[in-house]
Amino acid sequence: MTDEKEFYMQRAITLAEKGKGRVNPNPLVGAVVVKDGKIIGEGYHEYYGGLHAERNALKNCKESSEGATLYVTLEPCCHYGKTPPCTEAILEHRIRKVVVGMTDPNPLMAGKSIALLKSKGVEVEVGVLEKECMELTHIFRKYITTKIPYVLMKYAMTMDGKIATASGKSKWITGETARMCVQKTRLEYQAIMVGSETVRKDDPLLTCRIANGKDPVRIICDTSLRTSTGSQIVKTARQVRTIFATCETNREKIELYQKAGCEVLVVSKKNGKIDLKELVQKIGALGIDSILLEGGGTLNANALEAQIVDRVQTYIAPKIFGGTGIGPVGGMGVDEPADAYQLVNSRLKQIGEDFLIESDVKYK
Ligand code: AOF
Ligand code: ZN
Repeated sequence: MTDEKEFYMQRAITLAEKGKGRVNPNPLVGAVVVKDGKIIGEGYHEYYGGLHAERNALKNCKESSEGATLYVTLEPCCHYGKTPPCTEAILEHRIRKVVVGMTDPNPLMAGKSIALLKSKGVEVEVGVLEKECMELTHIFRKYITTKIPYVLMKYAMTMDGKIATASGKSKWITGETARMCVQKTRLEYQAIMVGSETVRKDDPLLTCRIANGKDPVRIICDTSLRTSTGSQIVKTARQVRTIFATCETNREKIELYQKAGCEVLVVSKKNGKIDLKELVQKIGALGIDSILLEGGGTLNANALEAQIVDRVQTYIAPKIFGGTGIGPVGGMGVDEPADAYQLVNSRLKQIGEDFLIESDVKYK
């Protein structure tokens, strides 16, 4: 029996994933309606502001859903938001049982709908594939409870821990398949953040190269606003939303970037650098729920020090550069091994010839 429940919940998770890149800052949610041992309707949250997964699944039912079981990755809502409550749709469709992956961390819900459905005689079971459903909503869970974006730090290095050769060349470290994976991650994250040194060295575009994919908002950390206005990033700021985070307050300098179509966020200085804790609060206030941090080493070090990083993705290519090329995290580093930033819950995946280790950061 458990296997059957997990099977349908897994299907709901797979459906939910189709919404990647289109629902932020709302959650990825999937739902499946099952009657007499077969799926009679499926749905997912397709885009921000659209129908919730449950309503889509009920709408898509090929036969009456009376007496059916609804599998949904997240506790249904019971509030009037952009759409009427899903609990109402569940009751109207006379669903007999609701199987929920995880309770909704949204303080407006947080278990309320489960109690409501039960009080109306609907059987409710919570926690099927809970871990997987929690993973599905890792960005949503942080943002809905803190209004601070989820930060993923990503870098690619060689077996000897280098992100560039001694002369600074880095194209390419990982193979094509791994680089395609990074493109998919860019889809999932609303913003991408780099330091001004990376812009100076690589002159990147930081766009999404997947067909029909949405470009992430580009955030450049540039303490004294030194980025060339001739850089690709500035030149394309009218096509792709671009935010410069800086401690520079000189109006004329700021206007130079604004005139080119960039937004400029002025942030306090802390130890001579941008106060990243304040920056993520300001970015969160703009409605941005997630940031993919793509270096370089100085910004990565500052981000760890400011404790804004939630997760680390380390791509490792089976090659060795040797020499004096730099590593992914710069700064002063820790002195004692015991003071290392601790990564927990590490998962290893092979992607083509490369490896990806994904870990969560646990601050002391
Ligand atoms: C979604 N999609 O499939 C489900 C959600 O602003 P609203 O009305 O769209 O409501 C958003 C809240 O509804 C969201 O924070 C979450 O708590 C709940 N469930 N949201 O966007 C869905 N099931
Ligand atoms: Zn809903």
